[in-house]
Amino acid sequence: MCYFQNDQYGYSMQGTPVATYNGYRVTLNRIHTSTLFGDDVDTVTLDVTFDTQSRIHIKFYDSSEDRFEVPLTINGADPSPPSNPLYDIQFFNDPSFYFKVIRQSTGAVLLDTSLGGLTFSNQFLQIATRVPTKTMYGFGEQEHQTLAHTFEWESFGMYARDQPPDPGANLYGTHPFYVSVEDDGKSHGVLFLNSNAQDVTLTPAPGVVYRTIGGVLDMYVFLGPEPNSVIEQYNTAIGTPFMPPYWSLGFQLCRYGYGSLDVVKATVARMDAYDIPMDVQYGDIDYMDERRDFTYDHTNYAGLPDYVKQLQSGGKHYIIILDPCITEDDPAGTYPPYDIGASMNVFVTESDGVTPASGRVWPPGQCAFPDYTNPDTETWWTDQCVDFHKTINFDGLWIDMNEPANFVAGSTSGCATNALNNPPYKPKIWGDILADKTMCPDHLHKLGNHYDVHNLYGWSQSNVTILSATAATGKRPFVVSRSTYVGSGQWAAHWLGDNNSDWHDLKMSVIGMLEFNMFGIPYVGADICGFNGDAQEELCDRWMELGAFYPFSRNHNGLGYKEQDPAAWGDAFAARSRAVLRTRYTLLPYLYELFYTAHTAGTGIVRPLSFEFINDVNTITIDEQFMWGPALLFSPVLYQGETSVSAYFPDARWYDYANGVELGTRGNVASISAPIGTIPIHVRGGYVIPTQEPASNTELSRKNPFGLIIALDDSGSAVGQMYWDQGDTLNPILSGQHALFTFSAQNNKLTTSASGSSSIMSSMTMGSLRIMGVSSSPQSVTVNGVSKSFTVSNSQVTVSNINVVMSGSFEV
Ligand code: MIG
Repeated sequence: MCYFQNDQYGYSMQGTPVATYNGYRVTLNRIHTSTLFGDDVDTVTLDVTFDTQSRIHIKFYDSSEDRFEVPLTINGADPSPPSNPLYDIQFFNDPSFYFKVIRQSTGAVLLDTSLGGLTFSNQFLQIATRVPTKTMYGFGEQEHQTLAHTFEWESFGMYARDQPPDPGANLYGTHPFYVSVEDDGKSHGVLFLNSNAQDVTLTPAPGVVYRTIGGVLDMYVFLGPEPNSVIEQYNTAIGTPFMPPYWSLGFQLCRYGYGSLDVVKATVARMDAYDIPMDVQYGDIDYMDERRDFTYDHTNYAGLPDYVKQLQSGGKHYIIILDPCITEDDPAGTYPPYDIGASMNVFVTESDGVTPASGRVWPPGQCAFPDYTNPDTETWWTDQCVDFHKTINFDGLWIDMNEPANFVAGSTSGCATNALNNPPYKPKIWGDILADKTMCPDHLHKLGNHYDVHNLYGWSQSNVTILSATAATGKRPFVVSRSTYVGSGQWAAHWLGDNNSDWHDLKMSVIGMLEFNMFGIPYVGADICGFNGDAQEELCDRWMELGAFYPFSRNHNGLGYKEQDPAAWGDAFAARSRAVLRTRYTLLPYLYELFYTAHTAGTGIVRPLSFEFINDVNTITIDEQFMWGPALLFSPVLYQGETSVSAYFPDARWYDYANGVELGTRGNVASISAPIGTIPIHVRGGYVIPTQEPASNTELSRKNPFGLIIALDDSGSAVGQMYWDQGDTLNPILSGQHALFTFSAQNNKLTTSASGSSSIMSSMTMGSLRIMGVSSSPQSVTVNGVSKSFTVSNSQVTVSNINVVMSGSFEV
């Protein structure tokens, strides 16, 4: 009863695989007569497509009936068959059907479905595969306790849920994607493209048992072979991350329940008084009138429209929250969003296809859920956003509760009893029924049953909302979404949800951030200082240090908890947060460059050490340190009471960011002193990092001189790039309104090549250089042929007041 016997269960190949233009087609006949859950499909077609040299597509579907398929465009298949694929696929009928995907160069078997149990029934589809090693990262959204999985039968449920992080729970988003490292350090990734409720179990074989309750079995394998190229191939396929406006890389402040505009003003005022860098203030649901979207509270938030403009004139930005469920309650006839939406039929309906399904969320009365898969909804939602923008001049949109969350199970009248609402197999997800905390599976969207599209709710809302935000602001949009799916990163950022103000969740945030960088959503962070609970001072201090280096750096607090913004704790705390955020702002040009690379090439921004030091097996399980790109290593303090970090340094030259001192430890653990207020940051030899003088916000810092950190490797070389544009313009890359620089240092000389808009380049000034790891003191330093004064200490040469415009060549 514990396993499927291969001679009695599964499918058998009909004849031999038929070669197609760029792959194979296999027809499979069911051999099992017994059934697990009924309604088995008798004949299944398997299409194998050689998409690119490094990507193979494997799809099982019902030969005779159409089933739901995820409407995500998978980009970049070659028009003709790849001439030199990295993979081979082999088919077996021994005794039932299975296949193997093999890496040509090494013979490593990446997938081997002889583990058995191939099942394709109407509401239960399973495929089980051996995998080459137990080194695997990914699947989401869960709060994984370790970055590398253990293969001790852990199961991950995937069904978008309004669920604070809890080990074992299915959280807000769905990401059925993993990265696996083979024995010789080569990596591959696998996507199961399916949007139904699903789970995966990792077994000691080592194996992966994947189960879903609808759709088709659709897999893409990305063969890397470097982990960074696996992520690039995956993100290119699903849609690379959006290019954020520069201001959104600044520090952001939020809380649920400021309660009044006066409290918001006082909070921002004390941030300003301490000169703590800050770019964004948020309005959570308490800015609204009775928590109705597209309104504001004229009593407690009287004057909000003017205050937003005042923030903006001081170089700050304002983001508002919007919840999807639109209240039907309109006692005074002053709330048109529902009426207009109803007249346009934009709401998800009950199974009759007519009656808007009603839920209960924050606003009074019953509410209806917009169906963002309906093109009319885009028109309606955009109209509401554009209209409301005339009242509150917001810069970005924060879309919450879009799993979608519902305070009643299914609807205000429950759910009918039927096969969709009560499937025979419930994946390992929380709640007794699928409708728990959300809609009924038999509710109807334009695209299909809620059963099939539930996991696409936040995804489709993000897709629409980025268009609405663009229409409203006319500038480069910013949208942050709680629920995400494969491909959401092209439209939206993400935060890790309602974490706790405790040390455990501080540590878990590093893992969550690393995972979302694999999922194509590099713009991610956790609520700094935690959402639920009163933050303690030491925790919040450490969290500000770590959170200063989340791509999404936002301090956010829950309703009724003690104030935790960095200006709330007094002078010493404020000074420490100010310092660490000034380091963030100094490094923003490098972060922006990494976003440019993510957007154009699909590369992850925040990376585990194992992605950069492929052949160092010591790095495989490291999940308390992380890198920005290839060049910066962060080793935060994650434990109460500690004032040093035991950190691992792979074999490279490492320089202390603070003073340029070379560490000396290579391929070993070092104890790094980290008193409160400090986060160890090390620069990796071999890289050039663009920087800029910090300021109180990015509008000001963007006017400051740039700098370069040139960290030399063993051969005295370093390379790097820089991308720059006007910060919030639309389509800066296509329009050419940007500048690109590449830097290369060797033999005591740095050269630069530049391309792009000359007016942008001529607005940029190089101010300073830090050259780390020089072997002896130079006799002179020249910049573009002109001698400059410099200082040397700790093998670091510092050159200040350079004041050279960055148009044309830059040579040191
Ligand atoms: O049920 O808008 O995750 O960030 O502050 C709580 C109020 C609803 C959940 C979000 C949180 C936000 C809160 N929201």
